[in-house]
Amino acid sequence: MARFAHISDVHLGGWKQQPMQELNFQSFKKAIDICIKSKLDFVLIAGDLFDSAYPSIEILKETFSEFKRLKEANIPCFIIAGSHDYSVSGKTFLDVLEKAGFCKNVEDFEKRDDSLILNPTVYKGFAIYGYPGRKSGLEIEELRKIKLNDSPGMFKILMLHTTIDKARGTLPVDALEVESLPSADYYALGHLHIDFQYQNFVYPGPVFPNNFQELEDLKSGSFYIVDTEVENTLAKIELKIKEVLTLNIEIKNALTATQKIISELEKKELEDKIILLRISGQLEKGKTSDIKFQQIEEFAKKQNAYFVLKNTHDLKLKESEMEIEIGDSENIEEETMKIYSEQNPSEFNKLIPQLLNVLSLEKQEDEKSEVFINRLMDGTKKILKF
Ligand SMILES: [Mn+2]
Repeated sequence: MARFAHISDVHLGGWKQQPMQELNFQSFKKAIDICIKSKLDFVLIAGDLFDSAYPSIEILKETFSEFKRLKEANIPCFIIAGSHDYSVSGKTFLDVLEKAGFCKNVEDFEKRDDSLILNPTVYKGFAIYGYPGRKSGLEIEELRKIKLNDSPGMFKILMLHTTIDKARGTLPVDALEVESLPSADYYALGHLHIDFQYQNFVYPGPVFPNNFQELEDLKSGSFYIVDTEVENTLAKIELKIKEVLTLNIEIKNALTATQKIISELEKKELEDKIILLRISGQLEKGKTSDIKFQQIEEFAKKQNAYFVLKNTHDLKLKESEMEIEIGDSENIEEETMKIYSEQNPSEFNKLIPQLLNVLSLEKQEDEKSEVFINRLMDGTKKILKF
């Protein structure tokens, strides 16, 4: 039959630190290189190609040139939108890529009674079905109703951007029961940034780790090459771009911590590595801001480290000096909404995450105010069902 790549969660434009964003892109480039060199028959991208529905012009330019390379190698690319590149208004830059002839969005369904019937995109002997991801796992309820419009004799691929129960682990989120899904020969999944396989359900992992924790856990990005000629042979392809060095350092005295961390760094070879500093401990003296991270970074740079990332999540302050430590801003939002919803129960609360998301749209450079307002209003109306 054929060999194809299963890529997911590329998150182009995802890191706010430029050198890390650069690595994310290099990793994607490397994946495309491998697809071309391996002369694959086609490529699947199971959602979150972009980190946002409105990527920057810089990111778009680079992305288009990679898709152009695929096209020139005659390798078609089939995609679905993920939770990140999904937009409530229904318009995304994936449409632009598609219109330019660089990929085919395989999302194609019709509502019939209480079911969602998916129509296949047929390519050679393959029938490719897809349903996009949504924000906050909202796709799960819909996925419980999907059926496939039959394609006899073909190799069926179902592309989904969601959480399946078998892969959920201890995550406190809704998950799709794999038994409820129609039968397919391969499930090309995306959304969870893990390298996971259960029967023919596969999460290939992100093309590049997306945050501190993922760098620690995964070290590098990955994707899969599936060979349907040899009994569905799966090969995991690791995208090694830079070495990751993790240092776990326990601190009690913040006043001497800077020196302590630097002396730990002195013992290691830092050249061209991503350095992950995980600082933990119960502070007895000083506070987090007494640790001079800038000085630490300068030291690492002199040793030619590629980039330093720090995490002080497990650094606890003395009770008497408790101050609000602003960690992950996303968690703070979630936490606030949870507490608010508990105190003010209402059906409306379910809409808050979606509204927050749509109202955080940014006006694009040169975008006319009226166009921007319409974009904002369209999204809001859809959520409020006006
Ligand atoms: Mn993702």
